[in-house]
Amino acid sequence: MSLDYVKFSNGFEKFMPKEYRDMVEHGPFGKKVTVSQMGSFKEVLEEHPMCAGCAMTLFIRLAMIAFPNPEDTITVGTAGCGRLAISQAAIPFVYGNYGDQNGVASGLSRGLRLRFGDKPKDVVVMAGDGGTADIGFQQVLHSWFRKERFTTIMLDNEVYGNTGGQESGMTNRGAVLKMAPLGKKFEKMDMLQMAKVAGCAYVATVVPNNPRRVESVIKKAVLIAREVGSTYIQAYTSCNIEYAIPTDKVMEDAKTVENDRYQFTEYVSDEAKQYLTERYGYKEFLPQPAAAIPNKA
Ligand SMILES: Cc1ncc(C[n+]2csc(CCOP(=O)(O)OP(=O)(O)O)c2C)c(N)n1
Ligand code: SF4
Repeated sequence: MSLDYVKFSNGFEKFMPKEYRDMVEHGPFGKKVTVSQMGSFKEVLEEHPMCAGCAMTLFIRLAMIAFPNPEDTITVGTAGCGRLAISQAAIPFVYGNYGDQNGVASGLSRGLRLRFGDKPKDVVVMAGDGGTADIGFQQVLHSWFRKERFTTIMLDNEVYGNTGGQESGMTNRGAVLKMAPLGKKFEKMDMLQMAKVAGCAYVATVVPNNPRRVESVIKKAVLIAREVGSTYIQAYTSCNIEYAIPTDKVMEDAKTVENDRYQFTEYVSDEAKQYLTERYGYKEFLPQPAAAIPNKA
């Protein structure tokens, strides 16, 4: 996709549905929009069939606002709740078999580079914790070892939400779920460490109740994946149905979980730091001036 496609063909404007006209006129394509401006532009994702109050949907909306070039982005997903929303967005979406997403994204990202050369086409995988850490685990890990240049986002609700509450590798030890009534017997998988060992250039954790942080993390991950290598974001996106979180307490839960066991962490490789600084003007990785030593006279 490019901006050439996000406009009306001559003479067709009046025949296009209002939704499409609104997207061309008030959407984010070709503009720089931020999460602070939510409500003042048309988002690429507005309607979805997910449960009321689902934190995953808020996270997906924020992530899509943060894409540096939504008009040149393709999302890849798989079975699970998230694809119900991702597939409704005005961004092309590729749906693979359950767990295939990082294999599909590898081929897609390589194909796009051959076809479009230097013009960036960003590939972003968004899949559940089951799709990423269980069924798709082998493909995820190998895409990282191969340093495939796309972003993998785990929508970590710590359960198989879409199929009614089985435990996943990312469920916490001891958690009792509808279809894990005796409680999970093993620890939550440390996918962050695995991502680092496998050579990801950027690894971060986020929760959706801090929109600016979500925005910053997604932007960095997508930009780094353009040229440096694989990037991984693990987002806590609670399942209010399977964990019985009242709808009006979803953000409170996110805050508690963030403080308790999902603190913000960010790893940026030296190569990625240099790239973000030189190519995109990031200042946060520049050497900080030494703090002045207090005069003891
Ligand atoms: C090959 C295959 N096996 C099983 C399923 C059934 N299935 C659909 S979604 C899902 C679980 C999804 O859990 P997760 O990936 O954690 O995403 P969530 O729904 O929690 O967002 C399963 C087992 C399937 N669609 N395809
Ligand atoms: S089942 Fe859970 S993760 Fe799935 S849409 Fe509902 S609240 Fe969200």
